[in-house]
Amino acid sequence: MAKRKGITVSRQIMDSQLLYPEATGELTGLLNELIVAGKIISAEVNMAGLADILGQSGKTNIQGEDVQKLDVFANQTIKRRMEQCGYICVMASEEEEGIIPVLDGYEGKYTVAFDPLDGSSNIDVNVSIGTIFSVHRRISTGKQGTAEDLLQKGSRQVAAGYIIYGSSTVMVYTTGDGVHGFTLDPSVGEFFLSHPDIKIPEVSQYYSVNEAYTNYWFDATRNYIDYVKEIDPDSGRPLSLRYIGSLVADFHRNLIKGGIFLYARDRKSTDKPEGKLRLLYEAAPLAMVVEQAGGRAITDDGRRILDIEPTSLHQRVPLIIGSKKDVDLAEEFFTGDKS
Ligand code: P6P
Repeated sequence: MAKRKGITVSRQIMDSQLLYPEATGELTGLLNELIVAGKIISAEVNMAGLADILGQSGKTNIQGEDVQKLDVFANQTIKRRMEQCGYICVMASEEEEGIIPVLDGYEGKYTVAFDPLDGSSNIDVNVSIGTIFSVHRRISTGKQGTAEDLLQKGSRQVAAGYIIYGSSTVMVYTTGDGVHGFTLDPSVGEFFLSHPDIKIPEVSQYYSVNEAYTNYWFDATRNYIDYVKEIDPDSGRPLSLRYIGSLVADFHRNLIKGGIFLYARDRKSTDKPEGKLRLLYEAAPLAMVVEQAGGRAITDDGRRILDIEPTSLHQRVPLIIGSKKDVDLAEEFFTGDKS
């Protein structure tokens, strides 16, 4: 069959839907609403840079409108589209404490948990940031959705992905049939297939960890990081350190080029005993993407991220995620088989 060119993300999603005769098109509709939100946020993220350059007060833009903080803007943008799309019954956002209802009469059969703008502390230095999303099928039977619909383990996700706002805007998602990446052509406002059927390299050249915390690491983390830094050309060591401080950017680089990202528990975060990253809208969606791309995602005590039963919307979880062979090796250090 001839290789098609210029496949848009909406066409790819529709083609995936056609694989399921029983599909109603609601998931397709939901993903398309998230795509529209991503386009709007992408435009604003770029304008934000412009506002800074023009020395705007940061309070009003050139149209005299209130300039919201970008993460607030991203949150509002996604909420507004989701609450009236008719495809979801409830949502959760990194920006809001409780569950977020949809408009009365617009309840659908899915749920969305999202980090509207992960890494937003980096936006004013033009470092890549991103939106992360996780979709589940509702399990409650009432009108409005409940927390129960959101607190499902990651292996039950029906879709997951992210939109990274960087040198270009790229959307990466999976619905369980592999991982596909699309690049936004802002001149036409379309995402075009740029990374078909992404597979994360089995062995990596990069490790991503915040070495500022070295003095607070437990032995397993220290032993593993010391190991990957030892010189051993036969095993491709030392790995190179790449740490952007923006999870979506570090994850995306590792997904494309191979790599392992670690944010394990440490002695520093007494207020965050489970580490810093969130399960529902950071670790679980990225874990679905990485497993669909042939990689792994575990905690620092060897649990599979996708098997964890969430107990609260914003619960944190230690995260070790990336190339399979690297996570396999890290697992040996973290579960005591190797030191
Ligand atoms: P640290 C950004 O604030 C974030 O939530 C993730 O995007 C990123 O991976 C992590 O925190 C960085 O945390 O402690 O290394 O600054």
